[in-house]
Amino acid sequence: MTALRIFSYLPNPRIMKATIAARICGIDLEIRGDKPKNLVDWLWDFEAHKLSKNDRKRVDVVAKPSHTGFNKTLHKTENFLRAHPFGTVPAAFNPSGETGIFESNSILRAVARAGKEKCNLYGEDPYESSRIDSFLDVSLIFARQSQVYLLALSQNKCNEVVHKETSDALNNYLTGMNRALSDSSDGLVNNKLSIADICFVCEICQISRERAHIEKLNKLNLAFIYDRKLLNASFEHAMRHFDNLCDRREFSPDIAPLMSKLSSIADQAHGIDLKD
Ligand SMILES: N[C@@H](CCC(=O)N[C@@H](CS)C(=O)NCC(=O)O)C(=O)O
Repeated sequence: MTALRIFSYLPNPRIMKATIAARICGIDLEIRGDKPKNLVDWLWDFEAHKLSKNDRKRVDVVAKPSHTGFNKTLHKTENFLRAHPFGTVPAAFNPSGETGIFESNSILRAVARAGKEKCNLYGEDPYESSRIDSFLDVSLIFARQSQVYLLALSQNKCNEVVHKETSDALNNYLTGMNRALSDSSDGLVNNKLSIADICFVCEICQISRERAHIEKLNKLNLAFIYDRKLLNASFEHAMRHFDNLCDRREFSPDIAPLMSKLSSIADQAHGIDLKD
């Protein structure tokens, strides 16, 4: 049986947290969604689907401008807003659709809890689980800043201040992660894989999405924040851990297509022939 249904724009590194954990724990997820620009034509609901003419007339459908990320009117059912009071995606639901789980880190926790029998990714005791939570919390603090930066880029509002704040946030995040991994190379918590590592990998993929905006960055004379040469030199343990996990078979089906698409956009903009 499907353990969770998730509605989101796709691909989305926030959802990858859940799909990677589900692959490791052997549980089934149902994913519904579409390209980011197409979600304005969807009904946001447990039974999410493309909007029909009738849906637009339904009295239980709330049509309001997006507050984060979509720049257009979104159509959400009252039931969706009861389950998801902040009205955001990714939006997960329990199998009956009554319980909404929001925030990608909480959706990740839900997958780990549902799949605990096959593989425990969420700590052996309250202390280990809480240390995993600590890494998830610092990841969310960083994620908030990277969201501000990526939205500013996509809305042509990026400037030196946002760029510098995001660069500082990444440096701070990676300083801690690198220190934690310096004597624990197989996992952030007690040297074994947990949802803290899955979240970390997906947040690095997320910030690397700045590469889709290379031309805007060039025009603003701003450098990539996700500059692998610089990051490798300063945060050796963290970046090695990132690469090792990206190569694992449970991670690569989600990560490899996104990362190779982003590299090819950046390479093309630099005039590099990808076949070389
Ligand atoms: N921290 C949240 C971020 C979720 C979020 O902000 N989603 C935005 C899209 S990037 C959204 O759903 N916006 C809906 C709206 O603007 O009404 C997570 O990790 O799930």
